[in-house]
Amino acid sequence: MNTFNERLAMLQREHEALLSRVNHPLSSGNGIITRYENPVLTAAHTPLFWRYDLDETTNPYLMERIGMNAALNSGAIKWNGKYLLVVRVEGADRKSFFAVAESPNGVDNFRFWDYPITMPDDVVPATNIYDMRLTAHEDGWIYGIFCAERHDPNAPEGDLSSATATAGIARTKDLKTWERLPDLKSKSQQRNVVLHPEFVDGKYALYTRPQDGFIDAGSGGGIGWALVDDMTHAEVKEEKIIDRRYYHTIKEVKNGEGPHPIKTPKGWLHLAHGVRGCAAGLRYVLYMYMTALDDPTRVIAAPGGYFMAPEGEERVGDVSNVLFTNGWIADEDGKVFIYYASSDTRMHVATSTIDQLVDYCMNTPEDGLTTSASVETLKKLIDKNMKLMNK
Ligand code: M1P
Repeated sequence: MNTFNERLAMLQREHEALLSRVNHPLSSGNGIITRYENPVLTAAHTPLFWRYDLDETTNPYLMERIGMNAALNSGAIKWNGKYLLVVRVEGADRKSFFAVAESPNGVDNFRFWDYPITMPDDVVPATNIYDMRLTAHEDGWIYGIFCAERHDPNAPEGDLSSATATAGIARTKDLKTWERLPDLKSKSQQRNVVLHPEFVDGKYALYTRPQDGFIDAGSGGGIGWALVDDMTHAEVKEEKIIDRRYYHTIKEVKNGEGPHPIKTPKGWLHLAHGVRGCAAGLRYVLYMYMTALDDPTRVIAAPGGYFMAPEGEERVGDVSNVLFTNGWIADEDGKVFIYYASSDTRMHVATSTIDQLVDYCMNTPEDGLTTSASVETLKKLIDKNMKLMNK
């Protein structure tokens, strides 16, 4: 049996090796994005001093005292030259909390700040909070909007599973100290709410995801849009659906805005998730669309199908067959870091450029919504290439 000190040295060595591992880009791919060899964050990346009592007198066997289960759905922001993720860390107790992890290059060497975020709970307290979207708004604040989950007060007695989803709102200037604002007021339940980075008609603009229940989007229709006078008392008064769901598409069952859109000279570039049902359960994939610069609610490009779907080990985890994103960073040189979680378990990065993503949106055929339409689209490309190949 190792002594306490031997075991501690081994844990520290293994942890440091994991954190400092170089993450190589994978050479194979579709020309749109580059995936990387390793996840950027897992539960095992959380500091040892979060999980172990390092005092030999109170923990002589050096056993884990607080288990971490997953590191997933992370908001992202470039901050003082560093790539920061506000990670949804899920403990072994099923509670999610937010913690900042920082990398010098955006693809590896992510290290958690010493303490998780203390999110004030001076509103109606929530049982669980998760999936923060970060927006450095032109008003000077950095806003974090996240799902605040509570046990449904109207659940029948004995039903310990029914819950409600509301958009929690907080803001900060340093990502350390957060001011909690009242939750978004809305007629329906809401998850995947995102703040647009600019004022629109002098108001704050929110991407919403109205839903009939905690899980079911139901009659919600798709990704919505609402203008709000004041983020300190945010209320959805009118909501219009800007990105609808359709039968037999990758977003038939549900969709939700990812991080806030990136402004490009050709329009707002959006990243979102779409959900369909199948015999294996729900399948979550990522898709993109673009809206007009002068009207962020007008869709100008809607590439058909998914942009990214789970591959290899991404397919398996606590909730298998899921890719989910709520963070990306666009560098000044046009490089884009897409942070996505696989199967509600771990975080990955994929890289691309604004030019490539705009090209993808503008030149990928739309979904014609039927087999015949898909075959005609495919034949057009084959015809074009046949001419090029002189066949
Ligand atoms: O389990 C997959 C995802 O399910 C929810 O997303 P949505 O509201 O679109 O169904 C969220 O709970 C998300 O955190 C989770 O990754």
